[in-house]
Amino acid sequence: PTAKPSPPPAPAPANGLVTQEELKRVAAHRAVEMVEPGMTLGLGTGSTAAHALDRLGDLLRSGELAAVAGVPTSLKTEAHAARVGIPMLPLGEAGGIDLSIDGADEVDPELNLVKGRGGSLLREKMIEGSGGRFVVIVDESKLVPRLGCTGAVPVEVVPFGCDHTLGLVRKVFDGLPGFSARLRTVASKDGEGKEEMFVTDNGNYIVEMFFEDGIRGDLNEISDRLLRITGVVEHGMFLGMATSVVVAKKDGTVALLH
Ligand code: ABF
Repeated sequence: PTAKPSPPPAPAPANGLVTQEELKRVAAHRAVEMVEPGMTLGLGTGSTAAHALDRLGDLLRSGELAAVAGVPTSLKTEAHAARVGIPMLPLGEAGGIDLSIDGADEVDPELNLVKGRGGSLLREKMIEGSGGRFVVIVDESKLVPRLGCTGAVPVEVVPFGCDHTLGLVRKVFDGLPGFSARLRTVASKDGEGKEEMFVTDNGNYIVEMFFEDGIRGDLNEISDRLLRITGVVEHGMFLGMATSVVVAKKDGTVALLH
């Protein structure tokens, strides 16, 4: 097959503003340019990473890319990778991961991340922390001055004693003004308006922590205190893990932050 030219930039909409979805696509395609034949990839979760999966599928189908395999960070990503034809491997096979590509909910100036509002933080952190480069793909709306500025910081907890664990998480931030935490629930499927616990791919629950104007303090110390709580599995602060961050900006430029 002839090499497929890289996709033309999407035409700017009538109002001249590039949509957030288009920015996500631009960031994702820029990261996929870093993929080399034969790589084992960490395949991220979320709408930005979905564009990377689609691009990888296109390149594999056109013959421009060969012999890559992916380790999916969620059941959703596993289904998407299968749909677009990306061969997959279980974590721990084939000599480890060369490059992970994933989105994020927030990126602070030190490239610390909040991830996991999609519920996949544990597998993401296992895969993206397993070695190899970790390239984060975001549109500029994800850039924050401090973590916790735009929404929940998730913590995966075991279902047993989850209210007790919630109490211990709250204790870490005892009395911090503007702090709150709750167990994540979703509308129950029976459509009767009832709520039920959100359950992760690993059968665990999620505690959502909220900070009025972001987390102030030593993130590593806070991380250690959270991880010392028996019942906490992992949290969604990815500290010092990103190798680089691809930021697609509304002005059409793409920044590569290291
Ligand atoms: C995954 O995708 C998660 O860690 C994060 O919650 C989410 C970001 O999704 P999107 O790219 O759709 O904003 O990376």
